[in-house]
This record gives sequence, structure tokens and C-alpha cells, in this order.
Amino acid sequence: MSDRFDLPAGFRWGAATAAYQIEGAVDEDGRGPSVWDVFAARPGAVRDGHTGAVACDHYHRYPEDIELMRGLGLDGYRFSVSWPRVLPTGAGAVNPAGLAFYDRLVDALLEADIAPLPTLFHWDLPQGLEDNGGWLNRDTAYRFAEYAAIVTDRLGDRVPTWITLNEPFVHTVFGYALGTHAPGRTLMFEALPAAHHQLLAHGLAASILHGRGLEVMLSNNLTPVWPASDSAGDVAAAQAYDVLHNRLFTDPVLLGRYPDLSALGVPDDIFGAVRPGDVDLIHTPALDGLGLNFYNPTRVAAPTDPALPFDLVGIPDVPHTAFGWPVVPSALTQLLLHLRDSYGEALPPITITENGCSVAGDTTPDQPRIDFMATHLDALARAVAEGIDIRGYYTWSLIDNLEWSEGFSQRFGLVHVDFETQCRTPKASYVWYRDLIAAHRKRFSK
Ligand code: IFM
Repeated sequence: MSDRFDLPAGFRWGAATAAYQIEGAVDEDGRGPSVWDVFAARPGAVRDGHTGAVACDHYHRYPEDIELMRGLGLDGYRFSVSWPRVLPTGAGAVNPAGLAFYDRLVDALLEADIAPLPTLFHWDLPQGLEDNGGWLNRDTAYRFAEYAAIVTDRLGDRVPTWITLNEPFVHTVFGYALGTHAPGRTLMFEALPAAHHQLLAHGLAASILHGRGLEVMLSNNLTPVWPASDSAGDVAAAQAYDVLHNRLFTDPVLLGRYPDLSALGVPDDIFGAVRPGDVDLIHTPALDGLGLNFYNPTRVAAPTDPALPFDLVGIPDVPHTAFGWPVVPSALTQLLLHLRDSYGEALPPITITENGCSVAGDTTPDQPRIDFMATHLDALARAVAEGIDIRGYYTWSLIDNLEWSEGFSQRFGLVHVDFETQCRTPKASYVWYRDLIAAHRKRFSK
């Protein structure tokens, strides 16, 4: 195939996963329980009672999965480290077998010439920390910094770049505000101290990693926010939602200040969570790269429920994924331009650390995923043409996996997984992505 996307030489092609979604082996080799093990055991919490107990059995099958990556010709693989595998209760004694797993994984990736891009926290908090308040407790930020030091002590000699957190917006809102994800708390805006403590954790860990000569990224799920109309009510609602979804998680890191939270009814100090000096701790270890997880834009209207400052409304007349998410690739270009306009010089190079879609059914048809990736890569190339520094694209996801509270019902993988047999079958999008990567590489080879 021809390389249709005008992306630069050295652009990194990758695929992403996360520990709880693929590893399984939750009781093996000394791993402690995570909030997701406990949450998934609650009747009705996860669709069809699915859990990550086995998931894709990647803990045992990682060599096969690395072969699939090698077959794609990936430059990089984004995975997450399971905190409770390394520190079973979140703090205290290290579990050597847990660290050894990531040691083997990293070595096997390097052997296959694939750069590991680990994320330190992708939502599977050790239950031991949740028992002390989880991310609502400031102490968790300090425990995260210790954990980051332990993991990078072991792997930092081979892994130069680290992502601290994945999507603190989603973890805060789904996990602590709405309760649809672990740990299942329903605190609405009083959940926001959990956001601040995650950002503090990021800042504390980033300082440690920088002290070791490592590069640090943060992966945020960002969305362009569209007011449903030009009415003052819709515009104000869109601004409030933009603060909650985007700016709360990006302004302190890039600009060293929180946005005005008054439209959310949240005090400046986020219910006493923000202490003097905290925002400097978050901002000062300058990000070496911003990880952008992009799925869709969000359309917002003035609230009908007085308890909320906005209503999320549908986007008509566009295709939707199997998950019901609107497909609007141009929104990715729009978002990237908006980030440049908003943050200017403070915006570090961007890597797309997630982008993809769920497609219903098994291995075929897979054309919707190919179309999704192609149109989003085209949108990315348009942003590159506008001068935005975009370093790579990690598709979500390498393999079908546990889609959190949706269980195994949403298939995001380039590789089909039969969850009964664990048989992996590359889909049409796998072949398409493989050929695209090869064509891009060929274009720049001498
Ligand atoms: O599966 C998730 C992932 O864990 C975080 N980002 C969004 C993906 C699709 O919902």
C-alpha cells in the first residue's frame, strides 16, 4: 500500500494496552489485589460478571504477543505496570516476582527491537491503598512516588521514557465521581481531590525520574468541547465541561495553575486538597512529552439537571462506533490546533498514546477500524502540516481486552482474542497497519 499520510521520518508507530485489561494472573506470583479485582467482584459492576482474572492471559502469553508486535513492525509498545504486582499492598515490601515479570517483558521487547513505553498507573490501584482512602488520600501521591522509584530503579537502565498516569480525568470521574469504574465511589464534584492527588503524584514521580535522566510523559484523555448552540447557556456549559475534562488535567502541568473551577462549584483549593507549593510540584518537572488519548469530541448543552453545570448531548449525523462513540476525525486536528493555541511554547511534543475504536463482532468485518485509523492518521498529518510536533501514534489496542465495566463486550484490538481458548487471530486492521508501517519506513529508507 502507499503511505498516504504525510508523517515525518522517525515517526513512531506503536500499539497500547494496560495491565488489568490484558495480564490476568491476578493471584499469581505474589500479586496483591487491586481496586479493579474488588470492584469487578461486585454483582452488576462489570457487564456479564466479567473480570480481569484471566483477561488475555498476557502474563503467560507475552512472548506470543510480542511476536504479534514484531509482525506488525512496531517501533514501540505502550503497556502499564501493575502497581499491586510490584507492591502487593501499595507500599512496603517489594514483590520480586512482580518486578521480574516486567524485567522479562522489557528484555523481550528490546530483543524484538520494540521500544517499551511503560505507564506507571493505569487505574489498578492496590486495594491496600484504597482501604486508606485511595486517591482521596494525599498520602497515595507519596506512595506513588516511591513505587515509581522502585520500578525505574529496576528498568530505568533500559527504558528511557515513562508515562506516569493514564487519563486521570477518566479515573477521577468514572471511578470517584460517578462510580461506574473502580473504586466505585459516587462523590460527584467532591471527587476532585482525587484528581489533585493524582497530579501531585505525577509531579513527585516526575522529579524523581528526571533526577535519573529519564523522560516523563503524562497521558491525558482530551476532547474538543462543542457547545450545542451559540446560546449563552450552551456556551457557558461547554466552558465548564472543558474545565473539567481538559483544563483541570493540563493547565497545572503545562501552565502551573489550575483553571477557574467556580463554574463547577468547586473551591480554588479543591476542597482543601491543594496545599501551598503543590502546583509548583506538579508544574516544575517539565513534561518531556504530552501523551494524547483521543477518541471523540463532546457536545455540551446548558443543564437540565440543576445539580450539574452541563448536559452531555449527542452529535447527530456522524457515524458512531460499536460503543456508541461519535466518529469525527477532524476533531483531532481541531484539538491539536487548540492545544497549540492555548499552550503555545508550553506545549511539549505530542505523542498519540491511544486512538482506536471498538468494532462489533469477531474478526470480520474490520473495515470500520481501518477507516477509523486511516481518517485519524489523516487528521494527524493535517496537524503536522500546521507545524505541530507529533512524535508517534499508539493504536488502542494491540489485542481485544477487558474494556473495564463493559467487560469483554467491546473489541478494540487489531488482533482478535477468543477469551475461551486464548487463541489470537490478526484482523484486517492488523494487516493494514503492518503494511502502512512498512510503507512509511520504506519511504524514508535510503
Ligand atoms: O480501554 C480504554 C483504556 O484503558 C483507556 N482509554 C480508553 C480505552 C477505550 O475505552
